[in-house]
Amino acid sequence: MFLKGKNILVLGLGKTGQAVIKKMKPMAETLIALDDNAHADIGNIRELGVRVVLGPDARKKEALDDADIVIASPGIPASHPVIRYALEINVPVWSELELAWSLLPRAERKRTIAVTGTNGKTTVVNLLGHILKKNGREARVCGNVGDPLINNLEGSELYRVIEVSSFQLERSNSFSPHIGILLNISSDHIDRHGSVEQYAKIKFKLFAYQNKSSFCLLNRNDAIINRTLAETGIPSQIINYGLNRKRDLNLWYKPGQIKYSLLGKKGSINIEKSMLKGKHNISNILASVAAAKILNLADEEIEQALNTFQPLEHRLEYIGQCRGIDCYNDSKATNPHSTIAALENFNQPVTLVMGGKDKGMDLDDLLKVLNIKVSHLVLIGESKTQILKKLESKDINFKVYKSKTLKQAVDTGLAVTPKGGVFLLSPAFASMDMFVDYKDRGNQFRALVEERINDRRPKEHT
Ligand code: UMA
Ligand code: ADP
Repeated sequence: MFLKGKNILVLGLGKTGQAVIKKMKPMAETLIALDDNAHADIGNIRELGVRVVLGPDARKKEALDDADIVIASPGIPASHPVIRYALEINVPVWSELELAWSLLPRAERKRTIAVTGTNGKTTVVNLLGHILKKNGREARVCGNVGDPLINNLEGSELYRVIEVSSFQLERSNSFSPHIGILLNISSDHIDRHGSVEQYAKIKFKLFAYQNKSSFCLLNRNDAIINRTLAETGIPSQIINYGLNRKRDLNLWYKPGQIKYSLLGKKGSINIEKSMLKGKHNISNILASVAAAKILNLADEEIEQALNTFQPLEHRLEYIGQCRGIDCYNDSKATNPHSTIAALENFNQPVTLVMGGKDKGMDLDDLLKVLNIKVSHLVLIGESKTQILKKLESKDINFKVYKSKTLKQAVDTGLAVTPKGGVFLLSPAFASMDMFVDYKDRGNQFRALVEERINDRRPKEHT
């Protein structure tokens, strides 16, 4: 193995860094582990005999020492001094994904399916994993979903359904899944990648190292995908999908059904019983069906698995009715495009709880949709002021409220929403300004709403 006897530097000691260290320990000559956070929770890696540098020293040139290669965690930006110095002196900087791929036996690579895109990745990897497992195929769902590929190298003849982020693709130069799926591209992670064009280019790296025997699945309803495709060569077989059959699509939607014509086969799959709701989920189903058909699953097999897939928490999750108001938790909406997708599902007045940690995203499209769909906007988090400033210069026809806490947002939101209306948390921003992560934000929101749903006290006491 080419890394045997090498000095490996692991940058970032979260889930990824710790997994890399555990895998590489028996192979490496030396392992050095760095994390900028002096108090990082590094599990048991010290006990493995690894040299650990935490805090400001982890940002010094000297930390690079005589490393032969740097494996950088996805959350570490290219501006990190150790990465900058490594590149200056030609020390390769790889992602965990690239490392894991280099360790995955060739025969196993034929059963890899990778999913990227701004939104829908976790839904699609889980749905596809479910379709495969329900039909007797061994499958592992891994990657950015929370379990790095490097933890999933053991086992043969199984399908690896890998969620892939732009942060991972940025530092990958050979990763080439048998089936690559690009769901959509919209403004996200601009603080990291600089522009949406650069972000789109990185997303297309999913296909860059494929060949004629592999597949590139593309959502042709997406303007940025179409634009980037026109400037990018694709070495694999392209499968196009989209909601309506306007162009040359291999899969499309007809009310209640997915129709397909691909690899010489035609057919349709009924999706009326699927519990996944909304136009955005039809798009996710199209992508999953495309992959399942390439993997030779029968229409009935796919249909039955679709019918039993339970939608995931925090993604337009229905909480219940509170005094005649339908309440939804869409905490995983961490960019404008996902909030737009949520709002498109409603025709009744919506009170939207929005705001959080900014990632340099373009809000213009979202603000237009707010004017059409939203009657009350409750702002939370760091981006409150930025959003208010944007709204000042616009003609808006909804009321705006500022909340310091999520509790205050729930109190205000439920008080102003009319009976028959919708109360929706779909923040369009990241959660880390006020919460541990999106799950924490969603769980707190759900609990606050449920408290009020269960509050049976007479009205005058509430
Ligand atoms: N750190 C530094 N210096 C820095 C930045 C971070 O030392 O400049 C350290 C932190 O102190 C911390 C460690 O790096 O100890 C964290 O590394 P990380 O941020 O790469 O996080 P991991 O725990 O390794 O989790 C990563 C993904 N995180 C990110 O991409 C930010 C997880 O996706 C993923 O589930 C996990 O690997 C397993 O593959 C999270 C995510 O938010 C859920 N992803 C983004 C998204 O989905 O939009 C891309
Ligand atoms: P990801 O893993 O890419 O973040 P998720 O499946 O976790 O995707 O969904 C994240 C958010 O995006 C949720 O708010 C969800 O309702 C929304 N979403 C899911 N699929 C799509 C899609 N195809 N287009 C737009 N929004 C979507």
